[in-house]
Amino acid sequence: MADSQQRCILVTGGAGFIGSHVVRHFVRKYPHYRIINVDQLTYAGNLENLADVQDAPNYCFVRGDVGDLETMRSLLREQKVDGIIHLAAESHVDRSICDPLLFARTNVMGTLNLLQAARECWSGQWEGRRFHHVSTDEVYGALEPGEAAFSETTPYSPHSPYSASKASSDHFVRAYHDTYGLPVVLTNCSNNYGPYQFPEKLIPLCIHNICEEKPLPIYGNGENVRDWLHVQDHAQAIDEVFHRGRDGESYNIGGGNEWRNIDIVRKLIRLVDEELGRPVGYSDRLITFVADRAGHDLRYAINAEKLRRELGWVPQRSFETGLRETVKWYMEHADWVRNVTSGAYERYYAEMYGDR
Ligand code: NAD
Ligand code: TDX
Repeated sequence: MADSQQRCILVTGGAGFIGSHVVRHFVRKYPHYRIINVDQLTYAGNLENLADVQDAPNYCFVRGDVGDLETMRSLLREQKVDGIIHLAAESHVDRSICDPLLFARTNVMGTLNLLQAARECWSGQWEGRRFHHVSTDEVYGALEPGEAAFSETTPYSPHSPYSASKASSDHFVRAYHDTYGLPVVLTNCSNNYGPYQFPEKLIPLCIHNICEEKPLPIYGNGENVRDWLHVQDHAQAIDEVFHRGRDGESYNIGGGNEWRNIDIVRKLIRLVDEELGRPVGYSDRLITFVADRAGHDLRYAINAEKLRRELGWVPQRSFETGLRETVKWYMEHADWVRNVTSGAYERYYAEMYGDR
């Protein structure tokens, strides 16, 4: 799919963590595209994340709910959308354990609404159209230590309401391709880190708490393993797959960068203490082992060989540099953290960690 022609791309969830990097990447790199960001602005969506592109002539924001089929239909029709990059979702596993129905509504029904709107609006005229569904490695379930990393043919085996909702949405995307011929691509990515991640997720939560000298809640024994990728490497991979991925295919995206949670937290302590000129090991005392997450997946690891082989994508940022830059970013953006963690988030935090 040529990237030189004019296009109108609808990015859903563009005010969230990964979505804001995707929007910025496309707005800047493709000035001849119109980029429409549709986002409901839940607790996780924040227009401050896009302050640097909000006035760009090829960008516009629409507040809307992917759960509302009529709104999605009219957006696609009125704006003559020819590409969709679908990121809008409830994304936090712990929240999914508290409110699984919300995850089914947004992640399953929201995706289905968009698929249906695209099917109706494009009505068989598939040429030059594409629906890119952004999914997660969590759909594959959990690995034992030493087991081969997830590939695109690993059977789905989700454990949390979050991963079950994402798996279900992936199945609907494939069903629309196989049944109606809708031109789709899917990407399943590992854990992202970087600027603008909501501080309920492990890395920003720990950076914030180390700065504030608050306890660092580590679920279980801290031996769970995640495969970390810088969010801008993810945005670049989405660009490659959106433009050049094969129709109907899935591509795994990952950093080949596995870390135990406890080791990540120790790394963050070292980086933050260093930045603040504290003595070595000053914040070690903040490490606090708390009750494990229910159904906590032991290990995720991604085999991204298909993406490398077919599209030449490899991550550009080393973890050492990426994590150091991320720590600095959070420390220099204390206002952003304060703004997004006020009000509703504070209540959530008290509920989640109050008696843990
Ligand atoms: P996020 O929670 O930071 O952002 C989600 C965005 O979706 C927010 O802006 C929110 O306002 C919006 N949203 C939620 N419900 C909506 C609705 N009903 N209608 C419209 N907008 C709505 O999430 P994220 O971490 O940026 O993840 C984005 C996508 O990438 C998700 O689909 C997630 O499953 C997937 N993903 C995330 C990771 C990760 O490590 N964060 C890894 C792999 C895949
Ligand atoms: O306080 C915490 N303590 C802790 O030990 C938190 C918030 C997390 N953890 C653990 C749980 C996980 O093993 O750290 C690991 C990472 O947790 P999260 O940051 O919540 O991410 P995870 O559950 O792995 O899911 C993330 O990656 C895949 C994203 O939130 C998903 O949206 C994405 O699909």
